[in-house]
Amino acid sequence: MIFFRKKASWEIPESEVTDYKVYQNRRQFLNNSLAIGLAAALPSTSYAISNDQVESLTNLEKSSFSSDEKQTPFESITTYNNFYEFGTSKESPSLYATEFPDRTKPWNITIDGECDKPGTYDYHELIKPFALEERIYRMRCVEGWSMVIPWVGFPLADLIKQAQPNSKAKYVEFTTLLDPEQMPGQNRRVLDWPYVEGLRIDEAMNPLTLLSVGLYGKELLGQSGAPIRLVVPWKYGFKGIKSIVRIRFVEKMPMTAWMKANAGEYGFYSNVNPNVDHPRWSQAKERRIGEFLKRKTLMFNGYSEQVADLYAGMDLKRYF
Ligand SMILES: Nc1nc2c(c(=O)[nH]1)N[C@H]1C(S)=C(S)[C@@H](COP(=O)(O)O)O[C@H]1N2
Ligand SMILES: [Mo]
Repeated sequence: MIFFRKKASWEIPESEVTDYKVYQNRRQFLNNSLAIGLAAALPSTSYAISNDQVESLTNLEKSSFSSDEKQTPFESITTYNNFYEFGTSKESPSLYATEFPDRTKPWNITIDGECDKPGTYDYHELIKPFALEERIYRMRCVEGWSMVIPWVGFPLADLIKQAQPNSKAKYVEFTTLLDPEQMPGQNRRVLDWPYVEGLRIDEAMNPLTLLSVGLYGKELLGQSGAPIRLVVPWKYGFKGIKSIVRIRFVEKMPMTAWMKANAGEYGFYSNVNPNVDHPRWSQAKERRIGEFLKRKTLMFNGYSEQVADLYAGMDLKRYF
């Protein structure tokens, strides 16, 4: 008798197409149930309910970095998610993160490591000084799908300048909340929790790099990484760490959660690159969510003009 270990979705090569169909069927079921009055039979936590809990964000500055491509619908952005702390299927975060984060608990963010102004801050106090912008970015997941998302946020560079990193600060490390009570997916060792990501300091200072606190003019819902998450549009989506509680300046390259899980498949840089295949599938094309035909993936996800200089002289096959 042969036993097969159940694979995590990131281990399954052909996951993208089937994943989206399964997701669409489940959404259809949920919508039908709501329409015919079965809503009471569903978990009290549908995304429509949680959307009313979040505040609108107004007086947003427009950005010249914004894409003018067709924006992915709000419903797709907030129900087709990767947020393994709430389960590995695409709809799990929208079903189980609706009460997240718990509003009775404070959300603190610690800024520490190699900087002159370390500290632990209440989230609302921390973001107060920064002017919020709307940034419409193309986003590309390593699994082969993409979206266009109207983020709301501010440049990470603004926060870094305030923290005053010293000359030893070569990298920035980000950490997601560790709280298995609020994040049931952390009871399974899919990744070595908490989720950790990192950027080189010049990548972190690039004007494209955003700390996002909302999308479509509203605060982030739990599934999108409330209250604050990273957005790095020229890198694969997994660099965009959600629900951040710590930002640390470090001298050495941080060990990320995905490098720990599989360093041969998920490198530190993870720049979108149609010429470097994932070991188990091509990265040459992508499916824009909502579209039928695949489109060609662009170098640096189309942001070469802003970021190619960061990697001048580097072998991008080696530093993938
Ligand atoms: N903490 C945490 N951050 C995370 C993830 C995760 O599982 N946990 N998934 C990543 C992946 S693989 C992607 S593609 C993006 C998805 O962001 P979205 O659901 O807002 O589109 O979040 C990234 N950030
Ligand atoms: Mo992803």
